[in-house]
Amino acid sequence: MQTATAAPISQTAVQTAIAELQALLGDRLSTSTGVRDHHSKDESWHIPHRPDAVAFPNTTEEVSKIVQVCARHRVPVVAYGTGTSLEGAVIPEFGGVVIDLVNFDQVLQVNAEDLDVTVQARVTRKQLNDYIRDQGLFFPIDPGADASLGGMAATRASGTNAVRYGTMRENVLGLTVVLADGRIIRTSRRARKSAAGYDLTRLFVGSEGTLGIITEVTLRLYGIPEAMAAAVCSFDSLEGAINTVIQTIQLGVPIARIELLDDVQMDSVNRFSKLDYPVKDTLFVEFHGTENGVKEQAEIVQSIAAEHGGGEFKWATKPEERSHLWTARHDVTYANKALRPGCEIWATDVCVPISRLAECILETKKDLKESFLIAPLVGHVGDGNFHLGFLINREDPKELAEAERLNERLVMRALSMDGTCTGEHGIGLGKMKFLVAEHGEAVSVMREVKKALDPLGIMNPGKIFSM
Ligand code: LAC
Ligand code: ZN
Repeated sequence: MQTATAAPISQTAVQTAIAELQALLGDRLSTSTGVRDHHSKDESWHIPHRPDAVAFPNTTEEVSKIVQVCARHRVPVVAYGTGTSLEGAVIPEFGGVVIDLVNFDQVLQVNAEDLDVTVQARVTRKQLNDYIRDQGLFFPIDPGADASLGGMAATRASGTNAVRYGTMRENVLGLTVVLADGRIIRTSRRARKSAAGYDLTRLFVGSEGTLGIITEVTLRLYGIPEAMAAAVCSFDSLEGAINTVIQTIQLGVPIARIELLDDVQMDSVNRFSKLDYPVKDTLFVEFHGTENGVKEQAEIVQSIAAEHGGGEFKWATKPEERSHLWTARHDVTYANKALRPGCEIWATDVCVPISRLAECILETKKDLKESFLIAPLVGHVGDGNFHLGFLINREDPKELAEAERLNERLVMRALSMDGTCTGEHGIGLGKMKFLVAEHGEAVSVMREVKKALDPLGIMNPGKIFSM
């Protein structure tokens, strides 16, 4: 566990801040145990910690006022969307005030002709897609959970479509952010390109609430492709599946999705989502384009797969079948939880250059074979990104120590291949100890940015790095 060191927060200051916030928000400021408990955790294994109060603002200006009160009393502020982060990003480690953005649920402006949209931060990815589908548009970034778009921007999330459409890094055009002193800024206009000054959009994307609170997000949209086809292909060996991916990417096939699920993960998905695919190392793939384009891409990938011990492609062509397939894929964390009732999921997340992917996964599987822990493997392998989901009882020190050992070996392996300790889940609490190993001296620059924008250290303290 990380034991962050920061100046202790004065309880008198917290109580004074709460009284001021109550005057500002009335019953939209809660100190009830139930509400605080709900905001003490995310979907990770990390130990919950209760905030002192939870605020439910209605506007960006109200967020600014809340932050100003907290700044005056040096009380921590943590933004909260859907609570679906996987590395403890929203856990208020030092208490303070959680700002729940639940009322920021409006799609503000769809610019269909420009293929962009501005939403309030708590609009979720599915909510946005339901809203724009009729206009023939979609937003591709899809982490497992139906996360909020503000939270996805804050953690630089991605998902299964990133291999074709990029991550939040490529798809956020601009943000409205409340800074630690209450200033409200807009990081960019809607032009697709800009060379005007520092790129603050990218600074805030992935800053995990440590530099400011995102209240509005402008995103790129895409036209729904004319044709889409998804398929499942089982392999005789894990190596064969991975090499199929590597060759597909190296050939430049514009595949929309290419996901690897190992045999353990397939068993878990079959049980949870009532599917009956073979319990083998498997690829889920999807092609987007014109009818002809999809056909051509599919033929290329089928022939690559056949050369690597892949079986028949089982096509999911009807919209319900495709949707069932991808929902099953998105639900892996819930499926893994159901494998061992009462367990927590320690979901790791490394990403390596594609040429090193086979080596990285095969060495990792060797570690797993020698361990007593169960950890299904799933990944956005077209990006070189994969996860293990350790099924652990977090009260058992032996299990925790083993997950920590395996996780550390995995991260160090990825770093030795010029990869990263997190492709998409973020640093949060769980990856803090690897940040210097990954970035070296660059972390000191990050600290300087943090000090410049949040000199009092009130924004989501104890995350990403200690001060
Ligand atoms: C997923 C989460 C674990 O890929 O990132 O389902
Ligand atoms: Zn993922």
